[in-house]
Amino acid sequence: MLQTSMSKSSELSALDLKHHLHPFSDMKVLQQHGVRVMTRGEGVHVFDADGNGYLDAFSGLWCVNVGYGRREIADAVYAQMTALPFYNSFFATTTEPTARLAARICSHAGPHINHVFFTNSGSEANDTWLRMARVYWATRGQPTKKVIISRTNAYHGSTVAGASLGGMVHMHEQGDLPIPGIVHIGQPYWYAEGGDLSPEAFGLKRARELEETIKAIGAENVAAFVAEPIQGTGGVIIPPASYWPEIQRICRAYDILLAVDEVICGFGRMGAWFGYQYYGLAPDFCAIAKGLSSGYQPIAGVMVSDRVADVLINEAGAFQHGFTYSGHPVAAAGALANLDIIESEHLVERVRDDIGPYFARALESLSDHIMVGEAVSTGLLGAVQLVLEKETRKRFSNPSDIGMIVRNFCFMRNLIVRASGDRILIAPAFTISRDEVDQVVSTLRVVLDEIAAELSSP
Ligand code: PXG
Repeated sequence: MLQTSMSKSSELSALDLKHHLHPFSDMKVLQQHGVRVMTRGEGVHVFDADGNGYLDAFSGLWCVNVGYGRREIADAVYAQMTALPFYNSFFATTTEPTARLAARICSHAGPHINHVFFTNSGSEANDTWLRMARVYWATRGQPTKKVIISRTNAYHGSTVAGASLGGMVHMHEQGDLPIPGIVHIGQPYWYAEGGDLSPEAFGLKRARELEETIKAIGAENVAAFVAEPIQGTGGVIIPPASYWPEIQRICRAYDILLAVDEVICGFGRMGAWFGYQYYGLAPDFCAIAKGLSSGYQPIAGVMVSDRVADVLINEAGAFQHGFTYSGHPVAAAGALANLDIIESEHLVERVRDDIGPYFARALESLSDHIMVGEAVSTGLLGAVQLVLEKETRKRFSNPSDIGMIVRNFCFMRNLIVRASGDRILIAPAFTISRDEVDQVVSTLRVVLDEIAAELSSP
């Protein structure tokens, strides 16, 4: 029989390619190269069906923050599934894990945030606050305040609203995006766009684009500004220190709601529970996903400030929005068990005080490399900027190619990182050991040496 003569991995790969359309993938290219079948994970390592092991320095997809193989989460999910696999939150009902999870999230949010709306994905979280923001202003008698200001090279998901809020050109090119009512300003990416300005001056300049845009549109027409505290998919763009305080000032001055998208930054990745706490901001909405369950269950949501929640609860009537699985009890049970681990193992503090600073020093050591323009991080969110000419910050003519080459070389050495253009992104689990950090950095150095040697050979 054909199947017995094939290995399990090639059987699964063939089956997959025959029937599975992959997200963000050129299926024609996948048909040529095949897919790798992942089967198992333990700590920061994943293993494929052929028995190869990889150090996953990207936490699955920026999400497996407590590491793979956490039996406590599996047990909590199993227990909830056997007790009550599903019940809805629509018709004056809730479930124990859903109620407890909402309260637990708020216990870490700070005094001005006391409510959570649950969704299944980060994209849905962004759709949700967009509607809430417009309902808020309409209820307050300012129905023209509808426009959302976002940024180029931002990532806010893949739904029609999420992709429109995002600033990814290749996403906008498909399907007539962005939808009307969404406007993009420049990003605070000093290395690529700062020119001769100092990082601080550039940070202020980019923040003031928000003010100029609000003035041009009219504050009476602007509902909210949205941004990731640190852009993730766009390249782990760490804004200059001048940026966020100025953004907060402008939002207050013009009475614009501030939405932070913490899908990657939230739940400890920056060494604070939330990125807005790291930067000292008081957002009105905070989109959460990935780290909420460390990816063990699909669950996400929007944290809502008291200012907005009071209007939604007391004046707006029913919010005509929700998903079958909003606050799914099994997913909520998984998220609670994940938060138990983060709290009991003091993982946020570990990222802030111990492994984060260690990672920063290790990564920064790469900055002497001829191909490295900067190697920067906050907490366990890091990026290595590849560069053609260090002194002038001159970049490779086709940034995505060089990024992909580095990524693929790392993969061949059993290290998983992500490339975004010419930036190599690293976001390991909070449990990564110092030895494993050293391994990530030394593998990267070997790979960069290899590529540099090839590039300089005639
Ligand atoms: N906001 C941010 C900041 C994200 O990073 C989303 C929203 C959307 O979440 P969902 O759960 O709808 O995917 C994300 C997701 C990548 C990559 O390759 C990143 C994400 C998703 C897919 C791929 O970097 N981030």
